[in-house]
Amino acid sequence: MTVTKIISDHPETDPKWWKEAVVYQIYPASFKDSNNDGWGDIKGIDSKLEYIKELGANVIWICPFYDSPQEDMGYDIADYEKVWARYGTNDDLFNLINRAHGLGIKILVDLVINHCSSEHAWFKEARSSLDNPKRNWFIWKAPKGFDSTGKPIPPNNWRSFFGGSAWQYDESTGEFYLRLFAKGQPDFNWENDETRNAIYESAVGFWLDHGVDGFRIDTAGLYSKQPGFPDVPIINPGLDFQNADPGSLNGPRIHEFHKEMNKFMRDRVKDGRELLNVGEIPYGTDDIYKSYTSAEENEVTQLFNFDHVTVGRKPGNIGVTDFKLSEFKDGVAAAFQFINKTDSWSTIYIENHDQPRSVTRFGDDSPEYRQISAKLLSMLETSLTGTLYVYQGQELGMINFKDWPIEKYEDVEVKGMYKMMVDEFGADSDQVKEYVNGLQLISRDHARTPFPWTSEPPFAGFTNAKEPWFSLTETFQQGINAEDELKDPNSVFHFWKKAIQVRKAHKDVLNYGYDFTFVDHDNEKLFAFTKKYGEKLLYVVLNFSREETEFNFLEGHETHEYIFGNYPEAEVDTSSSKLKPWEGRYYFAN
Ligand code: ISL
Repeated sequence: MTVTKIISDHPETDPKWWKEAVVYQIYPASFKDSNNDGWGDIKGIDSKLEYIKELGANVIWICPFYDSPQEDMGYDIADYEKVWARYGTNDDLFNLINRAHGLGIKILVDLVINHCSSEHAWFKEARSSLDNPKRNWFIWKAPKGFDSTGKPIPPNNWRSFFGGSAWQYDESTGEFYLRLFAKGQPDFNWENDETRNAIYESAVGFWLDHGVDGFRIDTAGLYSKQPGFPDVPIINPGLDFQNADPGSLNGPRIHEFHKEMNKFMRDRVKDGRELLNVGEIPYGTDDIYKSYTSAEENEVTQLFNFDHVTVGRKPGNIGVTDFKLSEFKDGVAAAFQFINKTDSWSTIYIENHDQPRSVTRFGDDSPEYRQISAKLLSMLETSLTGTLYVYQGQELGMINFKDWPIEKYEDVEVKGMYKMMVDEFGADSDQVKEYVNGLQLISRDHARTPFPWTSEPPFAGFTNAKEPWFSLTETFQQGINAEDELKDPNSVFHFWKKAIQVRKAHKDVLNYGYDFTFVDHDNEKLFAFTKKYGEKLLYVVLNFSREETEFNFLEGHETHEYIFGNYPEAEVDTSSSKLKPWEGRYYFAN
């Protein structure tokens, strides 16, 4: 189906390839190992392009594959223009781009430019002396003073996302550098024109010249810091350092920087292709989200906010709380409500490499309900307005690993935050117990385990190495693997494939629908809403519980035409308003 019209008072319905894309996100370390060294690689990705195409995705976003010491799994880049040797060569990547394009699959690469690695040549130069010409490519500050033991005191109270101070002391020059993430991830000084231009040339221009179709822009809201680096408010009393967002997120020059970078991109592309640029811009108001994504402003085409994935988390990400379905609904809607009647656009996602498995977090990962709740989440995702993202393994209904001891986790965030909590509160404290329990639900590691291609032990067809870089989620032997899923016509994989087809077949109202309205918003079992496109009215009812749940057919409509659901059609009485456990249905109300 082609959508050619723009609904006059809904500029967001202006059709674009990047609005209709289905993006499959790949975590290269864990996707497929082609040379049996225990790490996934570019050739591994190449060998699975047909699998991705079969699912119905037409874009892949590959997480960082660049040269890196891997302190933060490649989000610490030592050379923007070089593939990390374990992942292969630049030629492997150029071949992948070509072959993907041949199959009709576009490529997004990760653009990590709030910071680089401390192993990047630019930072090595900068740290070599106080008067090195590249010194102010990064952010250096003198200690605030020295404590009674002679230890330098950081310039302010900003906390790193990975625990502890966001300032790293550099012994040899006697100053701190800012690093909002790991100690090997120094923040660039975006105030410096020369630095910005060098970043654009190396991290952006190089890959545009090699034909990529856009960028996933990491931490895209963090480049412009508050002048003077003031202390931030205390939201976690008891911790020495505090969430640095007020000093670093959506800062005064951020829009100027994005406009400049976007212009660089448009000037650089010579064949007229339009790019998909998706910014990671987590916490904001509707006005903030609009300001980044308005077509007229030429910054990013869409963004990932975190409103739904942070539901049920404590501020500062130090534990979990109970949450209500209605809070989750509000979070989900916040991803796209702001684009209604504007020239903005947004994204639909529920998993990525920083999130746990959605079936565990928002569905039901018991053997009885795993598949049906995974299908329900798929129906939620494929019915919403925005560009759709599916994270590797989501299409198999993968779930979190269970009961791993803290030593088995790999993530630099877990290690840093755990150390911080132990240092502040003591290893046996309630705070630390709560943090560790929370990890079972929200750790980033759940999404990062090697991909289960088969049920075969020990490593599920991911690798034949002696040891993979990270442990597998054990459930690959319980049917959660690609081979078993592909064989079973009722699998989560085949459901996702169907749901994507349904999304395409009714692309007007599913992909571009507007005027999203909750029905029975405060119902804590039912997630129900309507959406429109022209004369069409879509009614979606999703039972987010194990109990049979009722919904009401919409008043003032003669018929409700059943379109799609997650139970076999023979088992569904489409005229009944009772939903089975985790059942979902789409109707057109006529
Ligand atoms: O993942 C988070 C919480 O668990 C976030 O705070 C995350 O660190 C933040 O969204 C930024 O994420 C991005 O940049 C990081 C990198 O570690 C993440 O993997 C990446 O998605 C630093 O580059």
